[in-house]
Amino acid sequence: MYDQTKRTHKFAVTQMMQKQVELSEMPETLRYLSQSAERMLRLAGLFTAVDGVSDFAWALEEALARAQLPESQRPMMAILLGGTGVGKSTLFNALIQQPDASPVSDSQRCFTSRPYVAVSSQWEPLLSLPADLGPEIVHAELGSLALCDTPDINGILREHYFVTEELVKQCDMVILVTSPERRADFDVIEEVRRWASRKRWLFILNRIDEVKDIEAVREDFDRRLRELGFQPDDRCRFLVSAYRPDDFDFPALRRTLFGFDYHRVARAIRFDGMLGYLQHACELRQSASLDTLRQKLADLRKEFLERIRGTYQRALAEPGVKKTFQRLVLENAWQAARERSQGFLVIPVWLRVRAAYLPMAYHLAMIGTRGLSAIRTLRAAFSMLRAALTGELPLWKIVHALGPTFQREVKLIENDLTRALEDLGLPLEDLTTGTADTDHPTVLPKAERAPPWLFEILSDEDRNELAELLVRDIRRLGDLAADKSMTFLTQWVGNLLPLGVMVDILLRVGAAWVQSAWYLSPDPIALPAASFYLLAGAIFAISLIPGYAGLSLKLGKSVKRVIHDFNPAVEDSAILQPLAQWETTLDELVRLRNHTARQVQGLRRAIGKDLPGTGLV
Ligand SMILES: Nc1nc2c(ncn2[C@@H]2O[C@H](COP(=O)(O)OP(=O)(O)OP(=O)(O)O)[C@@H](O)[C@H]2O)c(=O)[nH]1
Ligand SMILES: [Mg+2]
Repeated sequence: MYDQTKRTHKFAVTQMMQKQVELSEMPETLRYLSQSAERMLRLAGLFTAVDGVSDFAWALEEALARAQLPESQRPMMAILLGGTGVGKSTLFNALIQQPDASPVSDSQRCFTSRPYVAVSSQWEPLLSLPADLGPEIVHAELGSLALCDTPDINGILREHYFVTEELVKQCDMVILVTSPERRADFDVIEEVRRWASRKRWLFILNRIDEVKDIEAVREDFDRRLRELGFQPDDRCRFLVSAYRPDDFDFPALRRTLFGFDYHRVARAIRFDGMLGYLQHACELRQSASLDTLRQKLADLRKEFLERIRGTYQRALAEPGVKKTFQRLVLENAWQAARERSQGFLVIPVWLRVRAAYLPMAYHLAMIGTRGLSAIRTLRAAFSMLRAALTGELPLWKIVHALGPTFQREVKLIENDLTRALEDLGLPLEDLTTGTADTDHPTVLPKAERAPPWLFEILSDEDRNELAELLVRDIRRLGDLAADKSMTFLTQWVGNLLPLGVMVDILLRVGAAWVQSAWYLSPDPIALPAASFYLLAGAIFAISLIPGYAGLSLKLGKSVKRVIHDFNPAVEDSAILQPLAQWETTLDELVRLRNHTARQVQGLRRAIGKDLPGTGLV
């Protein structure tokens, strides 16, 4: 159900990204994106103990809250944002053509201390600004746009900053106002950076009448905006003088700001605003902690892989173990060679494989047992019988051979990993409760047919993850060795001689048959005696030996070589399971974040074409 709705919503998103934005598709798209955000929030919830992730979660919550806000009729609000003394109030008055609407001072700075909102009397009742901001209403015919002059954000009066911050939260579009002298103000730039992805923007460089080289200033201003991630052009960046409303870019600014039918695009602007909050949450800067954590987990994986690998290699280097391991690999190489051999070569190889199983199975069965006992011997015999009949060696027994030191070290590694994860803020319990979809099959049913008690006594099975790992390695190495040995040449040597002998025997037998026919010759010869067949069989058997011997030599060499280069395949070791699970969860979160970020960016680009101002690229 979730999947299906998800698919239709997803369809709406791509549709919107590709063609003109259809207002009717917005709710659907929004639902889809909200679901993504909710899923991210749930996943992020597992990582809240990790430094910085709560910022990400908080930003997501903010975006979700925006998306869930009921749609209401209210005027579009644009605010003038900037440092003190850049001429916001003068510009505000000039824009609405009411010289005294917002008081201006030549000498006193941080002069404006409350919002001045220019709005038409028709839209004023729908303006929903918090009363504690003490907004001063100025009537002006701006259609469904409300323009707001704000207190400065970089003066000594902190309360000015908080009032303006609240206004930024409330508004749909921010008009950054700065002046040639103040255009590099660090705190203002930082504030813009903070809100960049969440809002739509216009950029104004006021007091341009004081500048001689306008082009140089424009270039420098553009460069700064580009550094912030915008793409400034004549549609969003204006060089003006509040004193000269007919000069410079002032007329163009008026056209851009007031030439819009805000009522028509209101829904698109709000939609873009919500997307902006989601984009903000998904920004790399906002959720860098996730990427850092990912790197840390990757480092941890590398470190523990090394340790596990080292432990294995040490255990396998023990003389007894090493020999058993080698024998097992060789046995598997023969087995693999049998699958790969053709023609007459199959015969000796098959015989060799089955014959060798008996002592091998016995050897394995006796690993880890000291002294003789009736049950053990019975077990060993059973094990041999089974191996010979089924062609399956009890490879898992080799884990016993690795000895208690090995098992202790593995336990230690497991504990250390748990602690390392906890240090990163990733305790084991959270993961198991957090991801519901990990229902392991519990106990594998043991072999049926035989009565359970008999099986119990005889089988002595205690397969575990480590054994599985080793068995996989043994198989892999055997395959590798067989691949190296089973060349074209080996196949030919193994087949050519027996073929020759066989052809010779058949020809002789054929000729004898023909000559023994009474109707063909008046004097028929006798058929070969039994000793002839015996001899023929013996010669044929001998003719198989060179091929077999050659293969045997080659396999022996290859096995030594592959074991020498052996690197235990511990990548998917069960010991690393908790780490792997965290990695999977984190990967999903990061992937979802990147995917959502891409979608939102695409959507905003598509929507933004028809809206005033610009967004982050
Ligand atoms: N030369 C020149 N001076 C200007 C221009 N606009 C504003 N000013 C002057 O800049 C000073 C500050 O103007 P305000 O409009 O009060 O500046 P503000 O940004 O509102 O300042 P705060 O209210 O303190 O935040 C005043 O002396 C204005 O006369 C302009 O376009 N050119
Ligand atoms: Mg002012």
